[in-house]
Amino acid sequence: MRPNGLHSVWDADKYALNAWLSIGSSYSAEVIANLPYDAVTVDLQHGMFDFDTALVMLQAISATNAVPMVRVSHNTGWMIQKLLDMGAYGVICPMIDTRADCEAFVRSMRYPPTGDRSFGPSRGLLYGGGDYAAHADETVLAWAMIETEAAIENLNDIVSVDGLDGIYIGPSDLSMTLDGKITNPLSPRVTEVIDLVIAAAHANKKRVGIFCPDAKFAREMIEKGCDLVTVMNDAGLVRQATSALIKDLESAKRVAAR
Ligand code: 3PY
Ligand code: MG
Repeated sequence: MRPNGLHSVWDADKYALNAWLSIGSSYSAEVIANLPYDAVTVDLQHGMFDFDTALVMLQAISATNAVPMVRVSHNTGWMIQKLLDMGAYGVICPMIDTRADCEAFVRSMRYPPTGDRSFGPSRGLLYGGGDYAAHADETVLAWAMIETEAAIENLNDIVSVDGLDGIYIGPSDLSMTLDGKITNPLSPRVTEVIDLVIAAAHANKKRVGIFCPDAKFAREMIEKGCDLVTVMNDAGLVRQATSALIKDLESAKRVAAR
């Protein structure tokens, strides 16, 4: 089976840089995945598209070296399994609040006897190779999102679930549930909780990924030992670059035509 490139990044003691796609377009996905990202995540929770578009975006990503990942909209078995069958090499599952949530998520990700994933890997076979079914369980990454107060209360129960590969931290929802608002920089309470999550995950040999609003925060998270960082999404990057361009031209003065 085609190896998961994120394992090689971590084996070399590096952090992985992940892109986050909210724009439903195979071309936009292709443009981003051709940049030197280690992974590219198709976001079905807050992205502006559905399964048919996710499929062509995954096809575009898998023509590059970036590892194709998805964020599902909910911890629902059929949805997770459909995206795995589409060839996702990593699934990020939002709003994991309890050990039971996390165990159900991991079961959906794995074939029997470990889990209850149904057989029918479709594109998984094309992208992964003919021996996909024999190696999918140890190749495809299961990431549980920690982003609620409930998850923090159950942190040790969640991070110790067998078969889970990583914790992905959602600072926006964490801020919403802990502080009732999102601030930049994050509040000291949220920052403290992020430190707790990183320590608990690493103590349980789980990778840690995190969504970052900017490069400064990403650098801090890398220095704290995060294994994967996402810096903004595609729409945010387009908006930022376009705003900077417009601002740059604001002071330009046209010489009146004669
Ligand atoms: C969050 O910060 O809550 C996220 O879900 C990041 O995508
Ligand atoms: Mg969130």
